[in-house]
Amino acid sequence: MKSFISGLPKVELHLHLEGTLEPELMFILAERNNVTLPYSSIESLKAAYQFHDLQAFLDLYYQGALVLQTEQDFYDLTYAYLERCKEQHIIHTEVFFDPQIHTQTGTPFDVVAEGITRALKDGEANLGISSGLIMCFQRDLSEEDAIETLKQSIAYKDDIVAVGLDSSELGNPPEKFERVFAMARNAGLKTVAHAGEEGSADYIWGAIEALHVDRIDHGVRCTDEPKLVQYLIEHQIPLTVCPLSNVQLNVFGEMTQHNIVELLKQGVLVTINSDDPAYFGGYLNDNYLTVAEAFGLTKQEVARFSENAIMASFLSVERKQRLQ
Ligand code: ES4
Ligand code: ZN
Repeated sequence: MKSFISGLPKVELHLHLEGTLEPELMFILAERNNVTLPYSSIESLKAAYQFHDLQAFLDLYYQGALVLQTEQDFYDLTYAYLERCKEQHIIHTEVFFDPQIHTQTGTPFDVVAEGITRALKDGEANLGISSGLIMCFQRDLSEEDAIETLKQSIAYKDDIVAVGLDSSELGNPPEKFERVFAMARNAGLKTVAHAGEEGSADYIWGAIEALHVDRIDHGVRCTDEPKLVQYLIEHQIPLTVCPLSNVQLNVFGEMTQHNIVELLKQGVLVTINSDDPAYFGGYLNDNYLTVAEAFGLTKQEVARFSENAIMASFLSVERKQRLQ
């Protein structure tokens, strides 16, 4: 099964670039930029990666992202992830970035966007990995901040395929961003949103009805409401599920309790993704393998996840057909 998964051509749809910052690179960038980290060694940093919930993770994730400051830092981060993609046999990836983490602490939007887009172009030319870039709004910040961020992104309209919504879910429902998502859709962008990770099924309904999203990120709490599961099946709205992340953040106690296989068997368009692999202890192949082993899946069932990801991607209809 391990070699079958490694060799399977895969598509990743839920990956935060800032969540690929490995401890080793974090220390290199901290030194390069004269940032003092509150950890004396890579080992003590890794030892801090024990999260009770989403917020505990986000606190460390935002702190880690502060070492990213120059265009070259964003390039190095992104290109290192694409090299991992090559190793993992990921042929196409749609990646999130969180511009507000950086603009809020004084790094200009253009520095972030230039470094990332340059690496994505080099990754396609040198490694043969195609990609899409998704700009996330931080849901714990204001609608006004999101609108300002959308305006800054207009210069990169050709490089950004979609907008998304991430960060602290509880208390920040999708409806808060109804207007900025409408603006993004009117500008020709696709839309996705994190919903139903820690938040209830209502957040998933909100993402569908108020934000008109093309995909739901996580969405695992949908099983609380059978009507919602039926709706997801009928409309084939994709869920980008992140199994190792869900166990690390206590969304599920252990992998055998995860509902991803139940959803697959019911006909929901579920996909497997790695979320923040540097923090959650595994890249895409590890996510596939952990699910396959926990549920004793057949190769055919495992392959369904990668077929679903092709279908759920923002690739052109022609490219999807060629891949299937
Ligand atoms: C995130 Cl809400 C959420 N989940 C996982 N990783 C994240 N990075 C930023 N927001
Ligand atoms: Zn995520």
